[in-house]
Amino acid sequence: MIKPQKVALITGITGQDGAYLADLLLAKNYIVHGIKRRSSLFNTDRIDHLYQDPHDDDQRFILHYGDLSDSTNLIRIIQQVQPDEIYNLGAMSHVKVSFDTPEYTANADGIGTLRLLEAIRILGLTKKTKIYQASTSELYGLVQAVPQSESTPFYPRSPYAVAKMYAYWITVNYREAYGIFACNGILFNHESPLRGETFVTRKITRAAAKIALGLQNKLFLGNLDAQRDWGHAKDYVEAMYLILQQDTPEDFVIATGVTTRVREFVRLAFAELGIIVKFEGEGADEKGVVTECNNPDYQLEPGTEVVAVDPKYFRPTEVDLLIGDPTKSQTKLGWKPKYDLQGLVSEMVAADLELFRREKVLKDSGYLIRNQFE
Ligand code: NDP
Ligand code: GDR
Repeated sequence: MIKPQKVALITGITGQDGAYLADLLLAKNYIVHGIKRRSSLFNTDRIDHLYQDPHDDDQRFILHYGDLSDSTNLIRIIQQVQPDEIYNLGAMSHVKVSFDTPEYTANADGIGTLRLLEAIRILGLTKKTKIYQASTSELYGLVQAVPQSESTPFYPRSPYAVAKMYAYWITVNYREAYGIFACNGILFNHESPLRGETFVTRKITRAAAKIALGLQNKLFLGNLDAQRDWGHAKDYVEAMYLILQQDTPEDFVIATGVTTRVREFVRLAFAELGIIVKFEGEGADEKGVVTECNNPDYQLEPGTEVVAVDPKYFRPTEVDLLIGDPTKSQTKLGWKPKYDLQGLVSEMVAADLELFRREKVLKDSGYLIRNQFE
């Protein structure tokens, strides 16, 4: 007997995780609907490879305009799509930016989740539609205990984390109050070549590639001491899927269990290119200096300063140390990451090197003049 095709709705489909999750669900024969925001420029780069002609009868990848701040729009889309599974990945996801846009962040990241849960209730879909909420290790914030597990207390340290805390608990509450299959995935940082350019890992791999190619002189960073448990987004979207395939709805920590300082990530990224960087000095005066360049393609003299600290990247309140305990997800979901940190760094640096080699050709031929805001 042929199994009926499942229907998924993904908010945040144009983001890093949305793109990987759409790939995964399409490979599992789902019909995938996604919500994208209207923007003045194209914002579908990460999912353009999934484009299908809307006039085809057997279209399995369908986008809808929408926004998590618009309840009526969400209700209409969910009514039309009748999803078996909703993955709520949409969010203003940048912790530092949330200090500049706290009210908007609360609306999209906090109340946005409530709007989806209410839509499920209003439309009488409480028994049909399962929902995954993209919760975060930022909930742990100020360190209470390590490694952080499902039972570690929360102490959010940014408007982003506080908004996500509301979303976490409203998800638990709708599960308990109305019997909705609603789950939180408490995901620790996960990265990839599709990572947004202003998150620290991607900022580092882009800069390392550009500095090697002579397209940038220096990388300015904030807190080099922060420790993060970094995994690969491709592994983490597998966990999202598994969480919604369980017999009972529960919350899960998804992490590698290994933590690394920002400074060490910088060293690994440059080392991938054969450039050895040593850090000297302290606090805002700390610098990363080249001690050796083992790749004859790159012209970097020993002593060249390639990393400096700019206090503008410090956060008013910082999360110093994240290290997750993935025991529950390993035992109950059977989830195990395929990538380690070295594999992640290699893939990200290789992708950015390729990207900027192309840009260099265009730039050297006078076809590209580009400065980017961070
Ligand atoms: P991204 O920032 O790459 O993607 C966020 C997505 O949300 C984008 O598609 C964005 O659209 C969309 N979005 C933003 N605001 C709204 C809104 N008001 N209405 C509808 N959609 C909106 O994030 P990631 O893919 O990295 O993360 C996915 C989710 O997981 C987020 O909720 C994030 O907070 C959470 N998370 C991420 C972790 C990580 O390490 N990556 C770890 C733990 C949780 P547009 O493309 O138009 O900007
Ligand atoms: P984070 O990711 O805040 O953990 O949130 P980010 O990569 O922005 O920062 C990680 C750590 O690096 C430090 N840092 C810098 N960060 C940025 N962005 N830019 C810099 O120049 C810089 N220098 C040092 C930060 O202070 C921080 O300590 C991410 C997001 O994806 C969230 O949506 C998600 O919930 C969490 O991960 C888990």
